Amino acid sequence: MTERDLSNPNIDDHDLAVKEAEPKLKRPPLYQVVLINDDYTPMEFVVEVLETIFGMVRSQATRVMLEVHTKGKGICGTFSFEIAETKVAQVSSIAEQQQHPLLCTMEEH
Ligand code: TYC
Repeated sequence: MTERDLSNPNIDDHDLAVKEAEPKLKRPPLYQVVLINDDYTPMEFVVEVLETIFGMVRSQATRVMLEVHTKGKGICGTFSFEIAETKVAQVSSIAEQQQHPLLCTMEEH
């Protein structure tokens, strides 16, 4: 007998307790995509970015843009690593194309 029958009270285990291994699954980390304020990017462009890349309606997009404008930075959304990385790349690419200095980063949350 190689495996012991833990349910059988007639088998003497010499008082050894056997504990099941804990499941080793961890939740994947989440990342906040953050917009940084600057003095040159037009407010309208930032609102359009929030609508097109982050799926916000105009009222939401305007609120987030004004939060960035007044507080220096603001959260566009929380995503898995790959999605956050893609959003940052999309914002940076469109800002560069239109020659705006808009900065977008990601932070582990
Ligand atoms: N501060 C900019 C302006 O007054 C607007 C702006 C908002 C720029 C948010 C960047 O992430 C930003 N035109």
